[in-house]
Amino acid sequence: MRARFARRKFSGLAPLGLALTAVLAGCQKANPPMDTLAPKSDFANWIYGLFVEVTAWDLFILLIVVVAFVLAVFVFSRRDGEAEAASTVHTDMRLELAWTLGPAFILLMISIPTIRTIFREELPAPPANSLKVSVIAHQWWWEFRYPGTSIVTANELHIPEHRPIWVSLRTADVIHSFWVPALGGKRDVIPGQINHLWFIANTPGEYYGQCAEFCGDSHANMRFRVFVDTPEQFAAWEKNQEAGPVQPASGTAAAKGAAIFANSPCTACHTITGVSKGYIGPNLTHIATRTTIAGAIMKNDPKDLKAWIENPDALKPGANMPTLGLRGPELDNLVAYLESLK
Ligand code: HEC
Ligand SMILES: [Cu+2]
Repeated sequence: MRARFARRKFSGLAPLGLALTAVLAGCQKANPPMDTLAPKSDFANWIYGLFVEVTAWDLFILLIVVVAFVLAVFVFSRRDGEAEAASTVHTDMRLELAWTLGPAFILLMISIPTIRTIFREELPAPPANSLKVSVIAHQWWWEFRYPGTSIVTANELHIPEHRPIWVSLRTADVIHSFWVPALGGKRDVIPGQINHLWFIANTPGEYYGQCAEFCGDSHANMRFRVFVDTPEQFAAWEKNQEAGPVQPASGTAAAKGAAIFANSPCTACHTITGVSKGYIGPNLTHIATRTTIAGAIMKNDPKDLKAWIENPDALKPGANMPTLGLRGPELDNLVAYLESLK
């Protein structure tokens, strides 16, 4: 009886061991693309600092609990044959004060840095010299605009390093949540409301983002990328995006594709500057400058692009783009055109 009890107690540690193994396994992978523990912006740094601070208090609490537990079991427990003592607990003023004020003190030490971080991030107006970016969440892709310019792009946000980025968040339909773990905390995108987020990215690179609020069938396929550029790279990118679309040389497959596009139902939903105006789907004026398509779930190459146009719903359940029955050379030319739109 006694042995079985002991064994059961031991197996109770198994979940703890599993959890620890999982955490350690997660730490081993160098630079995973969505890592909050490798902050790459000031906002992400604040959150990381808060995490470390709160964890330190947690460990302190753990230490107190373990010490109290050991004392209770080995020092203050009733021995065999010992008579039950009158309760000391409810008569010892110091003990009562300690366990009332102790937790209150620890809660205070956790809430002060938390509230400080919240206020640091909640600015009433954009910081000086900030780049304004307007994000519009759609089921199931992200639209990015740069107020004051003609730039409209999708799923891949370009920003310069070392400059405050003031992000305004709107939604075209339901609630979504904007989250780039390496660059900062989540912010919900709520119908009828504009939310803000700001940060200063400090390391050029490519960072992964993900919608973090369940928003329907393809919620998990609503991903995006943030490219933190050097100021020179960003200026070049901005200049190219503001220019009109590339005109394919006549006689090429791309030129044939351009004619197919201009006369297709694609124009009802997709804008290509000077060619079509549609707002249901991503702007395609410079689609060939993007590395991914369809909420960053597929590569932007002829193979994936073809598969996407052939049957969007098969690749992204619920996608708001219909299958239009294009195939053969027609589809090849259309894809050649899209891939020419640098
Ligand atoms: C009814 C509106 C509609 C029509 C018509 C339509 N699309 Fe789309 N398209 C969308 C939507 C919405 C998306 C975004 C889907 C997603 O990622 O969830 C999309 C995505 C795309 C993308 C990926 C863009 C990116 O950057 O992620 C391409 C390329 C594309 N469409 C091309 C076409 C072509 C070519 C046609 C015509 C054969 C077409 N679409 C017809 C609505 C439409
Ligand atoms: Cu979403």
